[in-house]
Amino acid sequence: RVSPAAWWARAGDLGTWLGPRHANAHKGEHGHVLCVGGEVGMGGAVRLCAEAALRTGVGLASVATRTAGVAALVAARPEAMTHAVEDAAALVPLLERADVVAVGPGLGQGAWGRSLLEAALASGKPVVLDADALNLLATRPGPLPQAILTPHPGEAGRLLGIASGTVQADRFAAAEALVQRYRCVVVLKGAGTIVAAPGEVPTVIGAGNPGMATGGMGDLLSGVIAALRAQHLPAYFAAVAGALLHAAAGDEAARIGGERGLLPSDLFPHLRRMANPE
Ligand code: NPW
Ligand code: AMP
Ligand code: MG
Repeated sequence: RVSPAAWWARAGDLGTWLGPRHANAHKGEHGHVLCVGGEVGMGGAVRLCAEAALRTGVGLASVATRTAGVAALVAARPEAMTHAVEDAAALVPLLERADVVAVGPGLGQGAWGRSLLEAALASGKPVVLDADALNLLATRPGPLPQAILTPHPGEAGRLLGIASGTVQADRFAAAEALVQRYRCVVVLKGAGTIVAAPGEVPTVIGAGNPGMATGGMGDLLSGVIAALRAQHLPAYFAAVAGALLHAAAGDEAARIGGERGLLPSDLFPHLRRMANPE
C-alpha cells in the first residue's frame, strides 16, 4: 500500500499547511534551526542547508562549522549566525538554543564530525541526519526515535550493509528496513523519493527531475525539512512536506531554465514562494 503525494497533498498547499504569519509575529515563534557540518573543503554544503532553512521560513538559523569556513559563510549569508566550533564542548550551548538540529552536510567522517554528531544526539533535540552523519551512523546502533534520516541510495546501502544497487532493486524494502532499525522517519532519496515511518503508509514523492542530480541538492533538502519541523510540523508531515516542497521547487527551476546546469541554489526563490500561501 502506497500513498502517492499527489493524493496526500499538492505542492500548492505547502504554504497553507504552515499558515500565514500573523501580524504580531516575531522571529522566536518560527523556529531556530542549527546546521552542523562544513569540514574543510565542504563549507558550501552547510551553507546550502542553512540558507534552505531560512528560505523555508525559519525564524533563526545558526551554523556550527570549522573556523576556516566562518568568514566565507558570514560574507555570503549574513542572516545565518555562524559559529566556529572545533569541539563538542563549543557545540553544547548552541544545541541548547536550537529547536531542531540538522547534522551532516559536509560534516566529514573524521573525529571532529563524529564528536559533533554524538553531542547533537545526546542533546535529545529533534535531529535531521544527512550525508556524513548517516555514514557515521552506520557504525552505531539504533533506535533514534527523535531523528529524521535522509539517505540517498549510497548512504542507505552503507547503513544497511548492502550495495546501493540492492537498495535500488527494492526501494520500499530498504526504506522499511531503515525504519525497523532506527524506529524513526526515513526519507529515501532519488527519483521517486520514499518517505516512510513507523506505523505510516509510505509516501512516494512524484515530483522532482534528473536535473536535481547535482552536488549539494541533498544538503538543501536537510535544511528544508529541519525548517518545517522547527515551524511545528510533526516529523512525518515535515518530511513529506519538505521532500515535496524541495522536488516541486526543483521542477519549477527546471521548467524555467532547463535540467542541465540546474544548481541547488536555483531552488531558493521557488522554495520561498511555495512556502507562502497562494
Ligand atoms: P555507487 O557508485 O552507486 O555505489 P557519497 P556525497 C551513491 C558533501 N557534499 N542512485 C553512488 O554510489 C556531502 O554533504 C558537499 C544510486 C555514489 O557514488 C557529504 O558530506 C558539497 N546511487 C559529502 O560531500 C556538494 C546513488 O552514493 C555515492 C544515488 C559526501 O557526499 C556535494 C555518492 O555518495 C556533497 O553534497 C542514486 N540516486 N545517489 C559542497 N558543495 O560542499 C548516490 N548514490 O560517497 O556519500 O558522496 O553524496 O557526495
Ligand atoms: P544528494 O544525493 O544527497 O545530493 O541528494 C540529491 C537530491 O536530489 C535528493 O533530494 C534526490 O531525491 C534529488 N534527485 C537526485 N536525482 C534525482 C532524479 N533523477 N529525480 C528526482 N530527484 C532527484
Ligand atoms: Mg547528500
